[in-house]
Amino acid sequence: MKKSMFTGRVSRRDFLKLAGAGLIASGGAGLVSKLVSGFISPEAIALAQGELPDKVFAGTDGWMYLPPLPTPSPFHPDDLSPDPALFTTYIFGFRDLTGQTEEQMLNQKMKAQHSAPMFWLQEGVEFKLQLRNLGLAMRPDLTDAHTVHFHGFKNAIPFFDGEPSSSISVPMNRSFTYVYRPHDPGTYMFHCHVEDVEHVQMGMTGLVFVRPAQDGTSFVFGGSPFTKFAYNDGDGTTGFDREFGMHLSEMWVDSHWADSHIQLPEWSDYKPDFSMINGRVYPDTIAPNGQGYDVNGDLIAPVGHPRLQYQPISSLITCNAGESVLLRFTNLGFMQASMTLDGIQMRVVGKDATFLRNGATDISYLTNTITIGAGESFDTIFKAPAHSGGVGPDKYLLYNRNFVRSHSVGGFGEGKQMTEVHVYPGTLPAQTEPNT
Ligand SMILES: [Cu+2]
Repeated sequence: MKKSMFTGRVSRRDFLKLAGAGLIASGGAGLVSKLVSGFISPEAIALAQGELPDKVFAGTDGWMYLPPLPTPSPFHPDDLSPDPALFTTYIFGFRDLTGQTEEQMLNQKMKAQHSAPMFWLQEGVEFKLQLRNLGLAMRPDLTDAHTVHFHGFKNAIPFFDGEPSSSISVPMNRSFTYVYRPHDPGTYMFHCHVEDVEHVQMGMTGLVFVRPAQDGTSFVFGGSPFTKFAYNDGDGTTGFDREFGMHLSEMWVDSHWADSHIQLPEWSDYKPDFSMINGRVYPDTIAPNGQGYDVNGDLIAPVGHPRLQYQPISSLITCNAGESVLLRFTNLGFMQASMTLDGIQMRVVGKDATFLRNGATDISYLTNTITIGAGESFDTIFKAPAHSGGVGPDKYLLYNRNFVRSHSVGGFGEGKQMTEVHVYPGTLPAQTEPNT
């Protein structure tokens, strides 16, 4: 209390006391019952403090869909699934609850998504991310906390690092607001760091990136004007027209079955059945994005794909001929992936959120394959080739060269870590958001 008197600021603990007193004074059965249950809306607290977070994420469990395996497995689809035709696999995951009412937020327990919502920050601009732990509906015996850890951030502040053994984590029915002021533009990934082998494999991973301060200025490079850039290049070499996040992850169905059945997976037996892009396998990867939220705050499935309700992020790459396209790759599977873009060269301009130029020394390079280890990121830019003049877009494949890594019954490429690039003759409107 003395400390807050000196600083003139009210600590969170003090505020909770004040808020409790205020609620009792204001009466109202609903408010009092919330107080008795020990829960005060974090938004109410944040609002009163003038510190509404930029984003609110939930940590919880849920279900997602993956196609049938070629060899029948007792673990897939999971026999505890609420509807095996729609959902096959038990997960832990995040959800974006920003702007939702208290009731909508609490409805999202058992409605996790994979991969986690993709989001971005601006270099030098403070960003607050609130994490709410809604608990695990399938596993009331587990009292697991969750955190948000920005993997690859060049910081050394354990308080906001999300690494729970040297700092805090968020227990069930509680929330915590992380505050960032990012200094280094580039592509990162985030994950829950609590029992991270399990929570990462269970689905608590996603892609986050930091836009450079150079964004909004204008440079002409290669004859094209740009206002969006991957890095502070000073000359527009990392300018792009469209950007797409490609978050790689893996699914070992045995371990997910074990988690839903209160069994312990043996992690040294790790052998993933699926490798995914943005939480989906081909051809689901090219299905559209989800359609936002319904009145209960739940996700609305992509058009025509009810099974992808909790896998809302599309990996379909669309562009016009001649445009520059930034692909942001991150890998939070546990295995290396060699991702090939057939027929189009990519320039690797960034690696692990580091611009590949040192002074006058340009170490960017052209390739059609990046080899990305677990926990690594790549920023690559390709120039879309001319359109063939045929009907519809020209199509190119982006895929993991290890084609046996991921498999399912069905036709060409089904179940693979693969997506498509669709090049249009010039008919696509400008991109408004990444992965659209
Ligand atoms: Cu977790």
